[in-house]
Amino acid sequence: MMLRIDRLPVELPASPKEDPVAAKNVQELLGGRFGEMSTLMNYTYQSFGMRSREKIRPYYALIANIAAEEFGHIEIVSASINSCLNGPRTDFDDSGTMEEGVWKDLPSGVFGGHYIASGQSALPVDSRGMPWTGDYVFSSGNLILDLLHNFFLENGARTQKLRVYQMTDNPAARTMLGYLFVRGGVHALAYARALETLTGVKMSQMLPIPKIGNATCPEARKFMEGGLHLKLYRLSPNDYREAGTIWSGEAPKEYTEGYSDGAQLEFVDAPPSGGDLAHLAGIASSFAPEYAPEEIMEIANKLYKKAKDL
Ligand code: MN3
Repeated sequence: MMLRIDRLPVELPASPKEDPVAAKNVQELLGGRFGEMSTLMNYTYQSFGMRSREKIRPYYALIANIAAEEFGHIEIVSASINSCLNGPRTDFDDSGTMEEGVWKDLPSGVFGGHYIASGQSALPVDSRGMPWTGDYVFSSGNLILDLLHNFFLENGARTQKLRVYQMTDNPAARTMLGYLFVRGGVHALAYARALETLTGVKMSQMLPIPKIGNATCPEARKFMEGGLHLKLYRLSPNDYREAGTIWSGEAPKEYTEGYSDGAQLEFVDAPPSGGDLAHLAGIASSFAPEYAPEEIMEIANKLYKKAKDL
């Protein structure tokens, strides 16, 4: 079962402007092959199908618990897209009537689906607008192969995030990226350590991939200074404690980048305190939640009264 907390993993700043091009590019990090939909669903299905889970419990707990954190990551990437789509319009004009075409001045390079298929909010698609697909899930049933895949997936995700970082200076997108550079680093190291316990191969010496420290980005440095790279959160009221047997010991030097060298990895017995979700105001031109919602209520009320008179 899943529980849900109505908070973001971390609070995001509001976008200073409506920024549909950034929103489109960030979609790759949600619904692309290396997006958060993929990390969520890979770890979820690997945990659903794990054989002998009662006998290899630390590995099961690690994958299942990280899957739960990934649900929060699809939420925060979506929130950053929503923020980019909901800032004030500064670069284009939307004054005028519907008949005049209030969106005709949208800049080139937007994803039309944000304005046509959704009420100006994130969708589980990539930067081309192609839907996320279950083809992106690798769940072989072989524990070492699945962990190796997950290590690859986390580093592929990091590569794409570093590229999107260079495509935008939007603070909503960059704060999300800074946070996820650090959290993705935790997950890559967690899978590396799991592989090290099973094979003796020092996977963590390969980190980070690409060889650019998190601390290169000021938005990530802030989280490194707070020790976020040392923490794996337990996201269940009572379960998955066994994951702490893998996420323990001294953090490798190549991983800490001079932040908390020699510190111990910490399995935190609670979710992060998180931050508030941004309020998404109604948009009359998107008819979201409706052009004039009070009219629907009035009509429904009249129909209800009429039905009682029959
Ligand atoms: Mn993630």
